[in-house]
Amino acid sequence: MDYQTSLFADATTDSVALSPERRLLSHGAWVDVQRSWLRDPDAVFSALVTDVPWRSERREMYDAVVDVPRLVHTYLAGVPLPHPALEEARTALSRHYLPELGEPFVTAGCCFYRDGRDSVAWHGDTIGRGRSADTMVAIVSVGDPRRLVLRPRGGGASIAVTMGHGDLVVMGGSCQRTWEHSVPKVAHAGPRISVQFRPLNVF
Ligand SMILES: O=C(O)CCC(=O)C(=O)O
Repeated sequence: MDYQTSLFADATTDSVALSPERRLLSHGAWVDVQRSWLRDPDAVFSALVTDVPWRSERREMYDAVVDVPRLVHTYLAGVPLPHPALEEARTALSRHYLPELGEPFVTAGCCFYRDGRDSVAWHGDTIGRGRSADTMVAIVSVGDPRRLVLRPRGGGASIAVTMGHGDLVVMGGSCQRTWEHSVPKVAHAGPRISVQFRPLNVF
């Protein structure tokens, strides 16, 4: 499929200079970070708060069914995103990482952390191809800063990356298989929203 041509044909702006710094982890995993990368983070935050059809999820825990501590929504492939800066970001990410990733970012998972009690527990995105193949998950963050903590599966020192307003963090290589990540609860935090861009069939 010739997605090189079609993928970027509708890019309206190319104002987002992408030059992230890479930190190599063990087992072929890595994390890229670029601070203050997203255009218009205040407007993106407002659009996400008001226009995303947020829902709370429930899950079984021991013998109870509890609320997952964050609001979520996923934009599947081909569904327009709620702010043009997010479309631009996805296009720029797809272009930048195409030689390494071999495919574009297509879906956009959104998480709304209303305050410090909202969180994501330790996990890797191993549903789909992330279970057996290297892939990437690119996160843009808006709102209050929160820490993304990563630890190697099977033990070892963890690292933390603070994700601030407009920052980009990309987990790549074997990161979803060989490392786990979490966003821990904190005593005090205002609202934060993360948008996670993923290739097809990575969850
Ligand atoms: O909030 C974040 O930035 C991370 C979200 C996350 O780990 C996930 O959805 O898999």
